[in-house]
Amino acid sequence: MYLDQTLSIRDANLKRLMMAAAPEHLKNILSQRIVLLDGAYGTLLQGHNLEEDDYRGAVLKDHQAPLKGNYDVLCLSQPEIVVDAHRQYLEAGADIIKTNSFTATSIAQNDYALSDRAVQMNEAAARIARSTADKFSTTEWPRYVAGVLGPTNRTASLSPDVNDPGFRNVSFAELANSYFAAASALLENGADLILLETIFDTLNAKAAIYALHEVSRARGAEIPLMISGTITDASGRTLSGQTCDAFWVSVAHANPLTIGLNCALGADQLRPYLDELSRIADTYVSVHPNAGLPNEFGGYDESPESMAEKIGEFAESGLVNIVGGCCGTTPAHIAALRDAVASCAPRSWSAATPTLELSGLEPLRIDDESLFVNVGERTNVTGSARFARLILEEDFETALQVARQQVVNGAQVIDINMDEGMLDSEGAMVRFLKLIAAEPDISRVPIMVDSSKWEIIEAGLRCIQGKAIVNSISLKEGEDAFIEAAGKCQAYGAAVVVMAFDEDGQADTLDRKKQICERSYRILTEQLGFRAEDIIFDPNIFAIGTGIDEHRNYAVDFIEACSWIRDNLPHAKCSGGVSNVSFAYRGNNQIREAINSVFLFHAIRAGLTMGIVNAGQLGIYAEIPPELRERVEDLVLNRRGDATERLLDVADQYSGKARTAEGPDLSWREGDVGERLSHALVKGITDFIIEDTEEARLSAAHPVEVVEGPLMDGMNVVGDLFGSGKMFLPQVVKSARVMKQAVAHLTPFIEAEKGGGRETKGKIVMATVKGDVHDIGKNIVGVVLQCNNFEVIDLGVMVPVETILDTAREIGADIVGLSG
Ligand code: THG
Repeated sequence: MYLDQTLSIRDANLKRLMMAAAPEHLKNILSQRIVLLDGAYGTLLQGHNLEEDDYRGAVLKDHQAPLKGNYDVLCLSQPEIVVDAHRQYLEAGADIIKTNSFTATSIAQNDYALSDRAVQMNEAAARIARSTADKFSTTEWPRYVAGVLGPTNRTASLSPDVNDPGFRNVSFAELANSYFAAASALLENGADLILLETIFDTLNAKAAIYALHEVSRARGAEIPLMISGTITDASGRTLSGQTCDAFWVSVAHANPLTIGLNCALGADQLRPYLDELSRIADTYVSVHPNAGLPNEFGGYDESPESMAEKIGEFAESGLVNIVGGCCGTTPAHIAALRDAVASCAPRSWSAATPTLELSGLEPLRIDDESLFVNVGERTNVTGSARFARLILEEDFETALQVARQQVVNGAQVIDINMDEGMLDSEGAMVRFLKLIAAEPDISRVPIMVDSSKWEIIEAGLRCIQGKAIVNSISLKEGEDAFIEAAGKCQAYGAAVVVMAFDEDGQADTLDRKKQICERSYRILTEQLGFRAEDIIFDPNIFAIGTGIDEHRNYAVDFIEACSWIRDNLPHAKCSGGVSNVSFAYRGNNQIREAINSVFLFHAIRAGLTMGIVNAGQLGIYAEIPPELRERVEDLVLNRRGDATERLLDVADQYSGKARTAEGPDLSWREGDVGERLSHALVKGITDFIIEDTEEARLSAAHPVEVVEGPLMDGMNVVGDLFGSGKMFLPQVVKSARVMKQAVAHLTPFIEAEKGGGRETKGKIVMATVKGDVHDIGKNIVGVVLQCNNFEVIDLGVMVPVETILDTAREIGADIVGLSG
């Protein structure tokens, strides 16, 4: 017994050693040649023409739900078929094989009532792949197992409910838990690395990365990670609306072994995006496209030769380090790819200059050459009485306008703060961020989550698919709490504002500012390996002109702290709450604006990278009347003892003339009603939709003509723009919401006109099929059909085929219409 134990301990140690060596070895190979990933499993498994009983096998003979089509369950019920598929790819020359576990998360397996078997499926998937790879593996040619984590069938940053853009059918925590279990099972059973693939919603991927961070901590080892996104339409964006570049910025904190693209489009259409990734990523790049676009039967037609020619060109152009196949590819494709890339050198890249990279739907890069970055301050319940009232009254629609207005007025980031005693601050933060995610013209920019409570910041980070800024962390509660919070920021992939605040309080002298910032910098970079370019110091902007002598040098101290940080803490950035500096002049907006502008002018020259400002109300230094400017400058730069009094002397002259933030551009309201409806649909503006729809109804002979005429015309424009890649999905969803409101207004009139007496033209059963939750198109079709006097029975989403057929028979349907 002792011998057994010793042996198994020795085995375990050996295994651990080998596993620790695998990533290093793989990196070594990657530096020498292009590495080959395998192809699709669905294609091979489908070839066996398996029936329900085959999917069940002996293990799941009595399972309550149908399992046909659940490929991953075959790891449990028909392991020899999966082994055979791996074998074929290894024979074709694959260096890395993927585990057959794409849908083996508790979330995705819920469709088959198999959530509680997900871990077992991953265990089996990894063991099968490991033992098959080991049969082929030699010292000269090692074969690797990539444990596959799929995207699941839910999206954390999109609402499946057109009526409630703040709704989600999955949370960050659920995703992270599900991924944690799956990844642990894969790694414990022989996976050398993890492949997180077919990412259509970056927030799902961030939950997986967060989970892997935890797995890595539990195992005490780094996990080599391949990250592969998917571009789903002509806009060149992910399903959740990010550009390829923003996607990379949002996941780069995982320090992945590779970043790449797979699925959706064929090699042809992927090329420009691969080219972009290859240009920006400072890690290995992978690609595994489908065998072309699916044909009308859902099959894939691209031949091994044709695909190999295209991928060969990628390799010759130096774009790739790992190539393989996704849907529709076969061992023949993989063998052809092997030959096509055999003589090509792998892609190489040069080290990037450290840059603060942030993202919303689009990227924002801030380096030494960048101009000052505006962070919008208005979405702050403590900084705006109006915003506080909107949130307290739960008027989120208008609160969103405040955010949108900041972006329109030039904010490149928006600061969001819900710290208010009367409020469920965490709830308000989460609700507002989810609503923002549904507004592409707002969520285009990165978000700064502002709170003095870590729980609120963390709840916020769990709703943001881009790379956000945490505002803020500090040494206020000691080093342990600081390190803990900073570590979390790394796991969530956020940059941080670090306040010059320590156990003794806020730094109010230049010396204390320097000392605290330097100490924070050392802890972050040396103990945590925090990227210096992701650190943004805030050396505290306090109010000047208060009449208190100790405050007189506050602005100067801040400005000097900025230049000291720039010169002494490499790559770190500086920020501050600019409007704070003029607090003493509350009530006189023009004086405040002048103080803010003068202060900014000097602080930017000293190295202030970004500032929280009222984006619509930034004065221009050169436009301040000279007399006023001189007096303000005396105050800001602390040039004379009587600066406060001298500014007060002229204050009255300049009161009440501050610029007001510009309102939204309403010139489109001048068009005729059709043009207005079309504009509202394309831009997703609901503000005037009821009054415009009503105007159109009054001038139409029948209300249904409004739907069939101007509204459908507008939706056709949306369709054309989407088809040609000029709109992306979250924008189309907004259009659908506008359409829905217009139709809801018209429906009672249409019903009244029908008078109930007329016979329907027919009965139609509609549904989004099981496995899919998308229903925008279906809902619009349903409305149009109802308007045309059809009786529509809408069964909703995720509807099993039996329910559809039973309902159709029961009611004697004339037509069945499905979305999927
Ligand atoms: N550093 C960091 N974060 C911060 C601050 C900072 N976040 C909050 C704040 N300071 C920056 N934001 C604001 C927002 C508004 C105002 C000042 C700073 C402001 N508001 C007017 C007032 O209170 O008089 C407007 C009032 C109203 O419209 O109701 O001045 O320093 N890291």
